[in-house]
Amino acid sequence: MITVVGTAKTRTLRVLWMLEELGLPYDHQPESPRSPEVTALNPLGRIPVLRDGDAVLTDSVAIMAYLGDRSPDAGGADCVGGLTHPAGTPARAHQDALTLRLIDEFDAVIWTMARHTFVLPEKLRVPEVLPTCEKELVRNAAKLADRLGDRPFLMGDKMTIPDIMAGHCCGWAITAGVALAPPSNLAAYLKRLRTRPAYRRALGRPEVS
Ligand SMILES: N[C@@H](CCC(=O)N[C@@H](CS)C(=O)NCC(=O)O)C(=O)O
Repeated sequence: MITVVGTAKTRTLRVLWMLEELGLPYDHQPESPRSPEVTALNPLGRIPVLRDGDAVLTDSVAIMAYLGDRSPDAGGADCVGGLTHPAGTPARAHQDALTLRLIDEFDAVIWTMARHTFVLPEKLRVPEVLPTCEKELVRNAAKLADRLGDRPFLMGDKMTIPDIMAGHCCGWAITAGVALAPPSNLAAYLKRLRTRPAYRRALGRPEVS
């Protein structure tokens, strides 16, 4: 049985959403970062963590790729099987390039903003970086809108892991108060992603009690 460890308010949401898209059964343990339960599994104290039998896996992107490779036929009719093109194909390299681009251009920038807003001790925060980060996100959202064009998903007609990354990161930025100003095609795409039943189910997971 698969167990996802981590509260859905964090990057754990990506893994929950992926599992819901794939339709795989799983348990959810909504732990906070650095809780004793998390640190026992991941010495870094970070979530998400995924347990699959004896395997203990970390990092949302590594976990999503694992799940996709593990269940290549899973997912709905509008998804690539396993939301993941097969390893060793040019399509997979394009998909991975997009995933890494979303980490560079969104995850890392939003994380920098979070660190300089509430994560770092106050004396180490440099609030002057915040407007620059916000400008970068707006510029990167415009570039992502160009990449999307009028296609339903970033890789074309079918959903893949980069769409989960885009939906999660852009939602995270907007929730954090960034005026992302997404061009209309990107705004419509984000709305489509965030109204998917699998996304709503993942978001509705119980929280840390
Ligand atoms: N690249 C990792 C980042 C994991 C991460 O930093 N998770 C945050 C929650 S979203 C966390 O657990 N932070 C606690 C810490 O860094 O001490 C991933 O995508 O899973």
